[in-house]
Amino acid sequence: MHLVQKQNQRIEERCIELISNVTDDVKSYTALLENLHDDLSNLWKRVVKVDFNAAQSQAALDVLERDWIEDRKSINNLQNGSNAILVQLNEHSKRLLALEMQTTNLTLQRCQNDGETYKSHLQIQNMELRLNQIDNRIDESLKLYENHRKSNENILRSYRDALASIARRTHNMSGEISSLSNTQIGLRLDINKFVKQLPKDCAKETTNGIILIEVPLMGPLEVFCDTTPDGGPWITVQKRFNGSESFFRDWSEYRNGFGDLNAEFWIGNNPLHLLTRKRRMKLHIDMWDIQERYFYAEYQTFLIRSELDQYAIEISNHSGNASDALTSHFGMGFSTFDKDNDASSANCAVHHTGGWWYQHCHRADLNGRYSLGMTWYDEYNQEWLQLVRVEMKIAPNES
Ligand SMILES: [Ca+2]
Repeated sequence: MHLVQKQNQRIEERCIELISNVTDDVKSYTALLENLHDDLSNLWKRVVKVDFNAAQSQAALDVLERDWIEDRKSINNLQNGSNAILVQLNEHSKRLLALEMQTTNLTLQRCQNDGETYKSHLQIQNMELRLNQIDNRIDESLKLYENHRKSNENILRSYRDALASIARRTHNMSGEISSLSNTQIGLRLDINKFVKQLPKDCAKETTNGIILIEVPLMGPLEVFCDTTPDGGPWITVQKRFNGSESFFRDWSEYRNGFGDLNAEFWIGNNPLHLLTRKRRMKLHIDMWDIQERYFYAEYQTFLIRSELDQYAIEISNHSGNASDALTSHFGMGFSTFDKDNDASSANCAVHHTGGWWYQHCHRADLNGRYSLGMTWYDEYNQEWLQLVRVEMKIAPNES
């Protein structure tokens, strides 16, 4: 562009120069014309000169015109070149723009990437933080676990120590138990020896009172011995004299016995069975009625069967000043209000408020209600004895 301008300037300068020359020539022509009159010859000369000069000028103008055209062409060419350059420049500008766009995009992309990277970096940082937190938690958990482990170890140690102590104590105790067991065995042997040495009856007693005897299959049993010299000494099995003890008892009470050996009592159907089952025994009965009359009855055979046989009575060989009121009861099972073994359709134990070897219901009822029901039928005088005092006793019958 600058080159074109310079050329144009030069052309203009030359044009101005030429125009100035022409103006000078015109001035000369005018001077010549003014001097026409003066010198025609000179005029012609001058005209020729002027023509010459004009031709020269025309030639110069032509040259100038040609130069101008050439210059014009050059200018056009230059213009075209400029346009092409402009087009190229535009193209370059476009490409530059495109490049700038690309660069911008790339920059943006990079920024985005940088953003992503930053985000990722942040995420990584967060993850690292969380990892650190997790690490810390794991550390804490490990510490807790370690503490728990130590605590559990201590507990286990204490537990083991306690177990060992218990084991030692158990060992010692088993020794003691063994020793005690031996002692117990020894004691049992001693007791057995002692029981074996016990009397089997009251035979050796000389005064009334309570002693310990051995009952076969049962062991020691306290009994009241009656040493009245009337065939005894006797083991007292029943005693009543004031009604202080109720004889309206159930089966198990009659089986095991009840009352007070120093007062009124029943020795029990089971001891009676065990005392009479293998050894021949006799029964002696002392009786006093409301008129203070004394009666007795004695049986040389007296046996009570087992519970399976309802403690049935076997009795025979009567003697005494009271008639035999019991042999008719032979073979009858014992009856209580809760166990009716009598031969009556009624419940004799309930009816007579007692426990006895009832049949239909009885000829003698020494366990009946005190004292109206405590009776004995005296066949000799054909009267019911209303008793106020009764004692039943047994002793071995060696005869
Ligand atoms: Ca009945």
